[in-house]
Amino acid sequence: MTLTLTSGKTITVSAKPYDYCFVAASTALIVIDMQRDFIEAGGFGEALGNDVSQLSAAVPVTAALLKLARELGMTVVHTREAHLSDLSDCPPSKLTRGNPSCRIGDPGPMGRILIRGEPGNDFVPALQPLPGEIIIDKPGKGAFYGTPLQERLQQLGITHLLFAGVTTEVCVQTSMREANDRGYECLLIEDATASYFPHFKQATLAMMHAQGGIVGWTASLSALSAAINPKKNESNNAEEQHESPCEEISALQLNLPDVLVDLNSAFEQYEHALVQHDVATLDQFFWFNAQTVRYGIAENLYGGEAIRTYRLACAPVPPGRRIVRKVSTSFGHDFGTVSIEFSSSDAQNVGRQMQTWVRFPEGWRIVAAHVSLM
Ligand code: C5J
Repeated sequence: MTLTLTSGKTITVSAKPYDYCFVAASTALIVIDMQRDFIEAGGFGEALGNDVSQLSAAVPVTAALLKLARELGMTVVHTREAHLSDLSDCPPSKLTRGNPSCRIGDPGPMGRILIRGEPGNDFVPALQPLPGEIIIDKPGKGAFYGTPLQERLQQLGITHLLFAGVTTEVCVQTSMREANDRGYECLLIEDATASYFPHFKQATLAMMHAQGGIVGWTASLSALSAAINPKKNESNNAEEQHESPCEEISALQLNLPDVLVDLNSAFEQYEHALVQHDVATLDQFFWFNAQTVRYGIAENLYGGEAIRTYRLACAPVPPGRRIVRKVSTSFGHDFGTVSIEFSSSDAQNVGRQMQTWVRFPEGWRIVAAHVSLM
């Protein structure tokens, strides 16, 4: 059963260091490396001398977490630490580190160690992905390094991530830190993650939520479950039924997935036209109205007419324009902002651009924009 009705409602989880709020529609569950290579005997984990039985308790908890996420209709991502069979994506440092009994790429009881497509590289049977769920093969410890994960999450308008998987202090911690630096709000489910070294797991949980949640939040699966299916409050005392501050955010209809897809598509068409110096398309995307404002690098333009006149005379953007970072945010069905950092091939033009978009009957239009160089 998919609880689609709850996918736009804010869920408030009792977490460390304080309550964690998320909306299922803009949240993904990231299950890190629940692979036979780490969890079962004969894989990479054991080749490094570890006691793989330490990880087994996290498997049923992660299965329960997956079930909850699927019922909520959340995006689900499964990562695998996996290398190409020719090892061209495996740096020599990783290959030789630790002087293991069996190296990455060597034959083992479950096929070649940590190699894509080998039986040992697969997910454990209890945590197999369902059709439509995202699978990310990653060459490193972090889920973002050398993978399309960031693009996939951005396309889906994901802002919040729930983490599970192994091992807590290696791939889970690295991935959550990578996500935190990219602006995601991250919650690690404490009993859905495990380490070969229990004290490393505890230390990792503590350092994640220390300093006001410097990397993110942690909570147990039961806390998450209670937040999703809250028991009816026995008291009917209205004074006790105060709203969570997060309820106000859900009322804004933040980042509805369909809206974000449309907004990003309009932005991409505009960006394509900018690189092609397609002036007619650029003009079309600016709201032709006296209220429209565009602050350029060296000019302040008020009104559609001024923007159009400027555009006719302006030079194309420098070659090699590349978007380094992008944040799209929508509110409701017809309003959004897209902010980017960009660079060019000569590295002279590193800058930022913010656009405010409104959906009119004729389509998405920019009603205010600001560009500046660093
Ligand atoms: C390790 C991982 N520990 N998935 N990988 O090498 O944590």
